[in-house]
Amino acid sequence: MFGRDFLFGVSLSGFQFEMGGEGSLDPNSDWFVWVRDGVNVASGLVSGDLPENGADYWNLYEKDHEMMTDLGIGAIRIGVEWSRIFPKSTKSIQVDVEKDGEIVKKVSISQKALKEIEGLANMKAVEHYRKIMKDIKEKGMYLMVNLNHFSLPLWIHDPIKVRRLGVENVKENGWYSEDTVVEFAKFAAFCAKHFDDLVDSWVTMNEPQVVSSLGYVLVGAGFPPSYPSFEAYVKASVNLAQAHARAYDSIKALSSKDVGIIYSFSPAYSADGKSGEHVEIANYQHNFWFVDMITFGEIGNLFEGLAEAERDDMKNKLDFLGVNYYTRTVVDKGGPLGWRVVEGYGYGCEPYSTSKAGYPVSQVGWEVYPRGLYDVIKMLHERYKLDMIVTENGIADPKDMLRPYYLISHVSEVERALSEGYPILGYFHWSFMDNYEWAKGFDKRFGLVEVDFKTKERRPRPSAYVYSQMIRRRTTKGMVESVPYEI
Ligand code: PGI
Repeated sequence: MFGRDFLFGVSLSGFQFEMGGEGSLDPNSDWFVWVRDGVNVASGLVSGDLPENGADYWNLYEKDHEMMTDLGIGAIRIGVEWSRIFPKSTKSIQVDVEKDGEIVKKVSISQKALKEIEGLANMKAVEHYRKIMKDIKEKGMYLMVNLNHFSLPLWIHDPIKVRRLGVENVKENGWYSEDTVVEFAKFAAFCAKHFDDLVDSWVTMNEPQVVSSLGYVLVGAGFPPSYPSFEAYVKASVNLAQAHARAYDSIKALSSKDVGIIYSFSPAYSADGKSGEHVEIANYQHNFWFVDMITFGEIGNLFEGLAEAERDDMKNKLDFLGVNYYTRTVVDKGGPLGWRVVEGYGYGCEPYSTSKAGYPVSQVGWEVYPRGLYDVIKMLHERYKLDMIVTENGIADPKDMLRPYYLISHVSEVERALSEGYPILGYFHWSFMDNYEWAKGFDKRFGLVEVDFKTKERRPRPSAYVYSQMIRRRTTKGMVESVPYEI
């Protein structure tokens, strides 16, 4: 049973949902430039689909919120786009920065500086975001606002320049630079000042490790700047952690609301079901290393040769942990890291197949493995003892064949964890409606609601009604029995 105050919500982001109609264009982000770059399109690194043909949440938000509340959905996560609010650089505004080499220990933003920053903001965009947020509050929903979901303003990150000239040689080099940490702290302070009265909880960023690993290591995924460099990967990861810590401080200076981060977790298992050192290493590198930085204030031993460090200035910087979970990772021994991914499970399956363990697989080749969500909640509680909110969980499934079962079986694992006393405050499904799936474009469909991108029409899929029923019943009992695979 879920209590009355348990949050059943949906998650959205800025770049993937906003554009599509009049006045919704935001051409000032790295992703906007990246997905239309001729080289990227010609090589097939990106789909060639353009975000300005998207769902147009920017104009249609009232109808979307109405559909949500009609279904009984009581909470929403949205993102605000840094590039909309600050299309031009804020670097000229002086703030007090305590720095020690690459370490950004403290950023203090005075009232005077904050006023100056306002002078550079696009207040039209701010007003528009306030309208969206007001509508959410007027409809009685809980509002979580995320300050960064992958995209960066072009004046912070120019991925085409980075690719051409090298990450060290470009000043717009994104999370590679400590300057970005300082600018992000300014942006966070600005947002706290202008939106806090409407916000229920804050999130600094979505999936920092996806930004650094797909940007600099797994460069086939089509994320900017797709510039292979292990050094850049580590530097960007640490800068993202520092940026979280400094943004946390910025918000806390002006707000009493909870501030968290959203991180994508994928628990590791060995194919033979036994635990072992390779499973522990995989879990550490994948799930714990980053979060340890902003909770324990420890830059740990990610791999041989990386300097470890104590960072008191990054300690205890989470009021809650946003947990994104899609599927697991199965590993065996070997490879340079001591573990390697076994294909046929987790993220490594053939689309629309059956995994080696007999579970169904989605449109993007991800195994349906609900137990992983329970295991991740347990694992995270044991290590961090933090309140948790499931901030993303969902499946690419245009025909909605699997989504009803995916939804029921995953929420039932949350219900099980809750009944055992784990502190989980909410479940936010990814996503409310179809949207722009980054390098893969519009074809991959994660919505409870189908979107016709030509007419912008919204049609609820059966799972939207399944979710609605589940929310009204406040339990998965009576529904979970119909799931046709083992949980
Ligand atoms: O792929 C579905 C969603 C995205 O649309 C969200 O923007 C993003 O936050 N998703 C899945 C994940 N993260 C998100 C899981 C981790 C992942 C990220 C990128 C896996 C593959 C590529």
